[in-house]
Amino acid sequence: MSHERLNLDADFLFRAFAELGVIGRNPSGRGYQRLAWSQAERDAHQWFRERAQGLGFEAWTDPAGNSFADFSGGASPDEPALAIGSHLDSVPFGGAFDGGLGVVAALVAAKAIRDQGATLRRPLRLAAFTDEEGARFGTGLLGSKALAGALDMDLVRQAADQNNILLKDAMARYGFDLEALPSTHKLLPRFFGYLELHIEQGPRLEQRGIATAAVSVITGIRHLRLEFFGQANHAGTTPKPERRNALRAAAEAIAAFSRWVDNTDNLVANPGHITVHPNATNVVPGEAQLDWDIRSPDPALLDQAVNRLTSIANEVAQPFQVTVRHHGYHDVPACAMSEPWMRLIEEAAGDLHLSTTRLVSWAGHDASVLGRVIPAAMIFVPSRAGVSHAPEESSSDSAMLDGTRLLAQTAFHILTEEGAGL
Ligand code: HGY
Ligand code: MN
Ligand code: MN
Repeated sequence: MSHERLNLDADFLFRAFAELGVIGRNPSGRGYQRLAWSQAERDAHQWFRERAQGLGFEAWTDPAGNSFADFSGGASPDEPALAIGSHLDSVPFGGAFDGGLGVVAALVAAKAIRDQGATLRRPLRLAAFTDEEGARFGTGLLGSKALAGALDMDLVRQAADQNNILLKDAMARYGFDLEALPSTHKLLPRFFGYLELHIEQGPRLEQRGIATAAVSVITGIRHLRLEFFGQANHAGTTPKPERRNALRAAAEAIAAFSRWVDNTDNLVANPGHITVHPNATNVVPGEAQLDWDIRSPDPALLDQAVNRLTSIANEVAQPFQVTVRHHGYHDVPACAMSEPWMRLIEEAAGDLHLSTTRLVSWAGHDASVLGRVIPAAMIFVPSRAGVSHAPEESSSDSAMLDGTRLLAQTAFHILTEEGAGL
């Protein structure tokens, strides 16, 4: 069934994207430093709420620092709302599109729905989630987990950044109480579902020449820290057989486990962070901390990978008389997106004459937490050269427009049609 095409304000899209693109940009111009609970991230939330208010929507913030803006469009404001949006924090030296595109597109889509003038069956809610990346405190998906009631408060209470600033203190600086995070979950009944536009952050759509995708499953993600304990000693005088080099053991673990992952389908792993103590060239390292990001849409394979990594680490450390400890600090299960909503996306893509496919998302997203408690779906558009989490991250103007149009049209179906998406 074909549906009326909404009028999208393209000028508003690119102007708003450029405005957001100034917030948190590194002075060097190389990427963004919009880390969770930094002034830049809070400025970006403020910008978002002001832009939404400028459209006549009612902006508000929840106890987790998530920003929302409501438009009832003739629906009862007490009805659970459809939320559309993304996140505003970045990884260090990240790009402008990861999160930013989804938030700006939501503003533009909401404006198109408002301008169309139809009476909505339920309110529309714009959403910008806090700390999706976890890049500063290791507390990824913090805002959406708070809303979904999925927080591990013991982990959250211990969370600190690399300068030993506690998450608790960073939040308090902006008037937010860490202990109030669980109360965010009380708001969940006000949400009917969640729809997010995001760049693919990989090369598949661009390589296949496909304009859009409906995400089928969002991968499971585990973050695991390996701690290697050897003995600091003199880099010159210590006889080779007696060197209990913690970094050497960590390096052997990286090589051995990476070879296993290279030969295992449907799984990826990244040794993205290492610290060494005392971290001096002429000292045999006594300690090393090695953090892994392990992903698969298959829960059993994720378990197998974690077990394989820890046994490899112990095996390779043994010849250096190095001992190993490990602990997990981030565990987001894989989440299937709503089948009816995927079909709505595909139907709307058909109406808009946009090519589309279904893709597994190897990136994590707020939708993977929310999709466990309310219907959720995601739309992907191509990433240029598949690059993301880097200053070079980008997409094309036409992809930005296609994605925003598809987001608007899909949201409009859900907001105006009896039974759409149920
Ligand atoms: O890590 C991720 O996949 C996401 O970009 N936070
Ligand atoms: Mn993202
Ligand atoms: Mn990201």
